[in-house]
Amino acid sequence: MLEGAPATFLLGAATSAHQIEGGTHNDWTVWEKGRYPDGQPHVLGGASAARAADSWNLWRSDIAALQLLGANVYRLGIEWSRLEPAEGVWDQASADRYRDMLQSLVAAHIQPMVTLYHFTLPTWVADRGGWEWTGAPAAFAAFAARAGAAFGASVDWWCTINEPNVYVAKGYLAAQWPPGVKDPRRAGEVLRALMKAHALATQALRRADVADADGDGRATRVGIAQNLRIFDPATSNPVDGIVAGIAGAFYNDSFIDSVAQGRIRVKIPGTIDIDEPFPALAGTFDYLGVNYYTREFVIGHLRGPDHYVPTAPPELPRNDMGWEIYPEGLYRLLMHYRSYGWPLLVSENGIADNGGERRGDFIRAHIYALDRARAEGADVIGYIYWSLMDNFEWSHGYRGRFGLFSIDFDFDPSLTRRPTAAVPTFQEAARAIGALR
Ligand code: PNW
Repeated sequence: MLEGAPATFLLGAATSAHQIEGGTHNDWTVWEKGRYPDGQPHVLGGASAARAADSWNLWRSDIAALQLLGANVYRLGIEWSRLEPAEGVWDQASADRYRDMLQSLVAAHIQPMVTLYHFTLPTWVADRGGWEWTGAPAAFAAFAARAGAAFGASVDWWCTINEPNVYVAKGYLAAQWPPGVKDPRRAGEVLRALMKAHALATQALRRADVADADGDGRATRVGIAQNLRIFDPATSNPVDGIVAGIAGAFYNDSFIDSVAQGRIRVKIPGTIDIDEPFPALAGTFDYLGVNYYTREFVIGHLRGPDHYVPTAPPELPRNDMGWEIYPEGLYRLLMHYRSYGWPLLVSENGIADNGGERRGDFIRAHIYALDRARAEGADVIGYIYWSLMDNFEWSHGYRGRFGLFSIDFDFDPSLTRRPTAAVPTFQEAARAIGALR
C-alpha cells in the first residue's frame, strides 16, 4: 500500500461535528425529535445525537486514537451553531475549546482539515428558510471569515461544504433529512445557494486566514468534499444508460462543473434548468475532495413518476447498510476526475461493518485502487477514512458502524474508543509513508 507515495501524502480519518460532539443545538437536533406522518420517528429507533460520541469532552481520546493509527491528518468539523448561536454572536468559550483541539492536533503532528458545513444549520438560519433564505450564503461567508481568523494559525486545509449533493438529495428530494422536502425545483435552488455559499466562503477564508500553519508556503487549501458514485446501467437497454448518464451529470458533476466553468449550471432534463454566470466560483478548488462509498445500478424509465430506479444485483458484496462494496469504482472515479486538473483528495471512504472483520480488507482494496490511479498519473494527495470512530449515522442512528474504533453506545457509559481489527491495516499504510514507525 502507498508504495512510492511522498511523505506529504495525507493519511488519516474523518468525523463531523454533529455526529460526534454531543450537546449540539441545530436543525438536526429539532429533526431528531420529530416523526413522519405515519408515526415513524425521523431517526431509526428514535435515536438522537444528544451525547453522540461525546467528543466535545472526550476529544483528547480522539487524538490518542489518531496517534495510535499513525495518522498525519484529521478531518473534523466545527459546528456553526455552537460558534455563532445567534446571528453575529460569537461564542468565545466554544472557540477556545476548538482552538485547544486544533493546537493539540498540530502538536501531535496531525494536520487538521476543518469542515465548516456538514449537514447541520444553526436554528436561526433554518428558521429563516435555511439555504433558501437569500441571506444564507453571506451569513455562511461571515462565519467562514471568523473561523479563518480564529483558527487559521493551526489550520491550512479547509473544506467549506460536505457533500452538497447528498444534502440536497436527502433534504429536498427524498425528504429523509431536514427540512424534509420533496421538490426538485427547490432542490435545484438550494444547490445554487450552496455553490454561492462555497464561493463566498472561499473568498472569506483566503482573506481571513493568512497564517501558514505547516510552513509549506501556502496558508489555505480550500475545497469541498463531494460524494461521488458510480452510476452504471443495470442492463444493456439504452434507456438505462441514458438515465445513468443524467443521474451522474446531476449528482456527481453539477457542482464540480460549475466551479470548473465559473458558472452555475444545474440541469435535470424536464425538471431543473438553472444557468447563471457566477465568476466568483472559478478557481475556488485548491483540491477536489472525493467521498467515495459505492456504486448504483440504474434502471431508467422514460415515462412515469420515477425515471430513475436504483437497483443492485443481490449477489454483490454489501456493507451493513446495503451499499455495494466496489473498490474498482474508486479507481474509475480518480481516473475520470483527474482530467479537471485539481489535486484529488479522498476525503471519505469507509464501510459500515458492525463486527469489524471486513474493514481491514476494505481499506486495503481501496488503497490499492488509489495506488493504481497514482501509478497511472492521477495526482492523489491523500486518503481519509470515514470514520475515526463509530458515531451518529444520521437517520440510521447508531446502526451504521463505520469506525476504525468502535464505541459501545448502549452499555459503556465512558464511550471508550476500542481499536477494531482494521487498525493494523491502517498502521501498515501509515508505515509506508513514514508517518508511523
Ligand atoms: C457521508 N447516502 O454521508 C457523510 O459525509 C457522513 O456524514 C456519513 O456519516 C458517511 O457518508 C456515511 O454515510 C452520506 O444515503 C450519507 O447515500 C448518506 C448517503 C451518502 C453519504
